[in-house]
Amino acid sequence: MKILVINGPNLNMLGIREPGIYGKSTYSDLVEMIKKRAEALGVQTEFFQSNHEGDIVDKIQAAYNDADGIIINPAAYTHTSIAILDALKAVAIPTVEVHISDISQREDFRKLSYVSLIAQKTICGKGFDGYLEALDYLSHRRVELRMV
Ligand code: CA2
Repeated sequence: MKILVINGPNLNMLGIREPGIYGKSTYSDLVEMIKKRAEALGVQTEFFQSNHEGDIVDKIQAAYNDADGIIINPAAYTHTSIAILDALKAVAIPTVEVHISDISQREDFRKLSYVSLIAQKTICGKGFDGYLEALDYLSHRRVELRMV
C-alpha cells in the first residue's frame, strides 16, 4: 500500500515561525515521524510539499493508478482551491484532510474547507499527531476493504 502525503504552502516553514500555533518541530521532523509510523504499519510513503497550487494539482493527478491513499494538508489552499478539490475528485483516491491547528476555532475565513467536501475524514487541531491518525485510518481501511 502506498500513501502520498501532500503539504501545501508555507508548511516548509514549520518550526521556524509561529510555534504558538504550529509547534516547534520542523517539516523534516514531521516527515521522519510519519515515515517511522508507516514503517511500523508496513506502508510505503511518498512526501510532497509545494507552495504552488498547480504543482499540487499535478501531483494529485500523477497519483492516479499509483497511490492507494492521500493525506493532504492543503494549508491556505484549503480555503480557496476548487482546483485541488476537482483534482481529488478526478483521481478518486481515498483522502484524509489534516490540519495542525483547529481551523474551526480560528478566523472565519479558515472555517470553509473545499477539500472537506471530498475527504473521507478531516482531522484538525491535533498537531503532527493528526497525520499519524490519518495514516492509521487509511491503513486500517485497507484491511477492511480486504475483508469485504
Ligand atoms: O492548521 C493547519 O494545518 C493549516 O492548514 C495551516 C495553514 C493555514 O493557512 C490553514 O488555515 C490551517 C498555514 C500553514 C502555514 O504554516 C506556517 C508554519 C510556520 C510558520 C508560518 C506558517
